[in-house]
Amino acid sequence: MKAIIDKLNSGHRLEKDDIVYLYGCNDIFSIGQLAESINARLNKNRVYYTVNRHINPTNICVNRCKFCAFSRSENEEGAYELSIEAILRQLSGAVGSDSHLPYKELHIVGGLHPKWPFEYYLELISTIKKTYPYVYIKAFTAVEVDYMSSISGLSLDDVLLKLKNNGLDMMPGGGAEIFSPKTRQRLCPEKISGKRWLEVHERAHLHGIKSNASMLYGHIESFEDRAEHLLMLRNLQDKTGGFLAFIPLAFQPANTELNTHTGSGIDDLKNIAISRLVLDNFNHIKAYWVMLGEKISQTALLFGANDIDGTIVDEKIGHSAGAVSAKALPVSILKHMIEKTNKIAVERDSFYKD
Ligand code: V47
Ligand code: SF4
Repeated sequence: MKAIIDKLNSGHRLEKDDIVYLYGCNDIFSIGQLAESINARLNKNRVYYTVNRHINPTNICVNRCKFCAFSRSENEEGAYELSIEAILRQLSGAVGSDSHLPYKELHIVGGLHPKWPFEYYLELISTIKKTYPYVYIKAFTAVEVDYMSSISGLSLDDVLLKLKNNGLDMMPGGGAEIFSPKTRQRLCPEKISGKRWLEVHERAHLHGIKSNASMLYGHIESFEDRAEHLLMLRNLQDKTGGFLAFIPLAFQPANTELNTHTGSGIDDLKNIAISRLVLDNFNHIKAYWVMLGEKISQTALLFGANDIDGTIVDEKIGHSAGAVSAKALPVSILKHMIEKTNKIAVERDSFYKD
């Protein structure tokens, strides 16, 4: 531990061996304190939250990843697809209980639908943008963007530019899972490779589309897999500077094909703290309350995280897999969670402007 503290204090970066060591070390207080001192340097005592809503246009997906309890095959019980009109009705509050408008951000992700054309996605975001011009649209994972390229026959660059011209403001961090080819093959054999995920984000950054990054942990991955994943993200960020936030995603095991669950509260806090230490070129580490649960997410704010995401309103992916957190949180609770850590709650937009 002392060697790692010295390394960081002398301005050196953590490398694979250091990261694997930290994941195996149970001195979470030292790791957390170190991460918190770096977070304080970057973000002082400010913690961000946002007023956002998740929209999942369909759960029909051709990939059927082993860890995903949200997806369905076409015609399977529970499969759904939403028309653009139905999504607009959700947003206007005509369906459901949207008491949170005006949103700062809409987070739109879904399954890889076998029949929808690329035009559906363009029309979806352009219609939302016309109806709510001041809301930022954070939409479509690298997996979906790659799929849009294959269904439309357009190049990755053309897809990204068309999305941008039709209202896409930034991309979320989903679909990264674990980059290591061997582990990825066991988790999600149909999904694009880690290399392709990174390529999609690199091209997006080059076109001025910022994005987030994530890592799914607590299943079959090794500490080496985690270390390599973080280092690949750090390398790309050195190159482009296009990532805004990193989100470690705690695996929720219910209703999935994986009968393993290696996560724990201690491991959750370690993932937050270690990512804060390794990703020295990311400004923001998000403690996503949906997957962590409200209490660990709040505690993570003392272990290097500076963002707890937002109101969400209708979370489906984690809850399909047994997440025990609320499906939505009001601003008053988000602020309470932050303020009880003696930090200042700051409402942000997608680009961390308050
Ligand atoms: O891509 C799927 C993951 C992701 C499970 O960018 C699961 O701001 C846990 O990426 N247990 C979607 N995770 C969520 C996501 C996200 C969430 C909040 C904010 C942002 C952001 C991004 O959820 C998927 C996949 O990696 N996932 N199944 C599961 N059983
Ligand atoms: Fe489809 Fe995404 Fe679920 Fe994989 S994680 S099955 S790509 S919806």
